[in-house]
Amino acid sequence: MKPFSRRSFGKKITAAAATAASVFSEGAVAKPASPKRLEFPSGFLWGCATAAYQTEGGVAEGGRKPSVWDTFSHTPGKTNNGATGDIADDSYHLYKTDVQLLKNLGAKVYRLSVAWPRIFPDGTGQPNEKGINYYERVVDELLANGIDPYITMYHWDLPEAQQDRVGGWQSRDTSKAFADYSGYVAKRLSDRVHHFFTTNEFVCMTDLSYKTGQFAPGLRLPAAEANQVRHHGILGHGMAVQAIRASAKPGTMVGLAENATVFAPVIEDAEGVAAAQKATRHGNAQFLTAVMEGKYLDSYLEQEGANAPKVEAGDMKIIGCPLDFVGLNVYTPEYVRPDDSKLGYAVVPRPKSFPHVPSPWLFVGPEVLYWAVRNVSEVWKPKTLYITENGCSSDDVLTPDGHVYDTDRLMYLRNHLTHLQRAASEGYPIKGYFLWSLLDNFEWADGYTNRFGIHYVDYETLKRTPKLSAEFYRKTIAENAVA
Ligand code: PNW
Repeated sequence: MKPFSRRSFGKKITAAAATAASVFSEGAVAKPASPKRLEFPSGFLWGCATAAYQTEGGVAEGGRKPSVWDTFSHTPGKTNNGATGDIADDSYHLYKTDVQLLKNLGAKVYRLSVAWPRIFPDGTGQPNEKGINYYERVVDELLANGIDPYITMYHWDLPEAQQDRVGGWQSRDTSKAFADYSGYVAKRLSDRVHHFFTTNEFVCMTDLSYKTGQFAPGLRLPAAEANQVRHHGILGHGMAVQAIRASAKPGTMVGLAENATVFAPVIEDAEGVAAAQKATRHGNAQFLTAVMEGKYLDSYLEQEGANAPKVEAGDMKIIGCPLDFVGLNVYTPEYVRPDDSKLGYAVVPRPKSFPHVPSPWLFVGPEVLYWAVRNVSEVWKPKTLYITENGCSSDDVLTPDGHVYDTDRLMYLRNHLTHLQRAASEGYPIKGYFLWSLLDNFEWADGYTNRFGIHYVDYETLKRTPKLSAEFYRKTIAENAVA
């Protein structure tokens, strides 16, 4: 048995003392040891994340042309209640208000995405000066308020023209077009923006969009073609890294934001941890493993057989070019344990009663944040990690007294941050956390039903109201410790 830590020992005697006190009501009751705050390393970067199509609105302004999400959301039956991003949070006009929300939180960093169809409305060709000017204004407003912008180049709003011309990510022309666009944005903004993420969540921009059809452009391609889309996605990432480095100011940092599947061992012993690491490599073979290792694992190629992607000479080197950091979007854990199969691990099925939030895919297992950091650190040894998204949906209600008492989100955040603090305190290179999301927004196919914000948005008036979770987050940031 492990010796008691001071805290757990303190807790035990307190619990024992409480029982004794209630029985005897007199006598020497040991005082609890003063609780130690769960502190983060100094300089830890606290922030929030959003994405262009989910928040901006202004879809026909400043020379922007439609993206695949405009087309998709305007197609009957594709989103909940026919919701679209036409107005969303209207951040296109209200960005200064949003910056003040960040400032009030004490946020040090903000992750936002640039809308490709504002910059190259036709996907390629002539850049649209008004589009880049908008992001210059947003960036300047952030910097004037002491907030460092971190920019995602692609959060799924592919220019519709690019989809129509070459089939979007079905063609490697789109990988190339994405790199050109990314290089242009980096050239224009890297005097003020020092961190860029290429892509957001490969599985959503490829599988959900081209294989299962839940997301724009809503295609259901057979396996071989869907695997080729995946390949063009990661190739686009690699080409964009190179384009950004070629055109940005020296010192610009480049990475990606990836929702790698996170495997948590059922039992935390050497065998369990080893199983989680094997699962981390194989379970992400089509995306993050290829990016971190510059190759497709044999186990993936074997598994896909004749449907494996067609790879051109030089592709894997581009895909695997070294990154300055890795961003992880972290929501749902998978539990694994060792077994004697060829892969060396087995994923444990989830019982029906496993807790989840209103988003049916978002199961609540707070240790997911610890294992995300630890597995990726130990398997690939990145220099720096960020949590680029973490948060939850809730059935938020604005009460007549003007408050949103989202104690469920608060509980979710407190527990997740406790596990992130564990990772930081063990020395893993986790440097920042971007909460998803700053404010309620267009939740893709779910429309406006599943709210993820720590600020409530009234979609009639566009008024933003801090929820209870915003108060919790402000205190956490102020103390640099779990509040
Ligand atoms: C991420 N799923 O999306 C995105 O990066 C955000 O834009 C989004 O709002 C946030 O998480 C919350 O959903 C996901 O179905 C969307 O498994 C759907 C899934 C996963 C991530």
